[in-house]
Amino acid sequence: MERKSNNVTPIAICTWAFSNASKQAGEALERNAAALDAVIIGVAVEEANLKNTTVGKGGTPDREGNVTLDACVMAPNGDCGAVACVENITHVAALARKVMENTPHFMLAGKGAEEFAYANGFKKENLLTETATQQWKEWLKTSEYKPIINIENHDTIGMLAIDAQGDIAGACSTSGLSYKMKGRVGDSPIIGSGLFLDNDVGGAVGTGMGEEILKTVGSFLIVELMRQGYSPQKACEEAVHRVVTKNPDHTNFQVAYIAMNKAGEIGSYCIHSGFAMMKYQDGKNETITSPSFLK
Ligand code: SD4
Repeated sequence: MERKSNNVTPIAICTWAFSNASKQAGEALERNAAALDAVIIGVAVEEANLKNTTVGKGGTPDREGNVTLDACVMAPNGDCGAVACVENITHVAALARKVMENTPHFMLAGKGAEEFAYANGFKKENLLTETATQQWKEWLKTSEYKPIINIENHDTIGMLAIDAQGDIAGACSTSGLSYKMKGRVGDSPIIGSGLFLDNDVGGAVGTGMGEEILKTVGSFLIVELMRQGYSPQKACEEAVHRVVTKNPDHTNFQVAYIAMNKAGEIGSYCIHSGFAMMKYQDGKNETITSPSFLK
């Protein structure tokens, strides 16, 4: 499929080996979907995946047993929307898009976001599965709070797409850190941290310890570095180095980024090995292992 503005065919990339997500988004792009539609389609795959304990329905709850979700989206024209700490709604990236399109605001949180969802036709669902309940009850026995690096080899889904028109959009969706404090919100719904893009330059998404991504405004940093001429790979490396040099405790948490520029070049980097990304282009869906700061 030819891309109109230059010679890059449509691409969908996402965090972790969420192969079905990248495939669904990539195939949508091949059917000429707009980049924003494609990333919502891709992210929705993991939001509905009960086996994924870090995104959407089936996500791990906070320490009081509530599953609370965070998400944001960003459109090629720079518009963005977000929801934070939302309960009972599975497809929070689509909800973030509704906030962007149907309200004068950027973000809705908690009950307000949930009520807005029902008003816009989203259905109420119990997000806490039996498996997640059992695991939470197990956790309660010690209540030891220690975020797990590369939790079960998946985490937040962050996705970027370039469509046939050459436009870039992105989405990010998560249940956040397992057994977080009630009300805790991470980087994933924050534009500039969990996700940022500039349609003239490229985009980036982050996953891992949200507090560290927020402190260094990681996705914005990567896009600005690409604007200055860094490759997506070098920009991701610089953003991880920024975290590592600011925090000597980095051996105890993961931060990972993926990025894509306007020319369709991609990159990824993380603190701890074990992170991977997906790339779908020209009918090929591949898992790419990310280089890491710690070997
Ligand atoms: C967060 N970066 O909420 C996200 C996702 C995450 O385990 O860490 N999930 O901090």
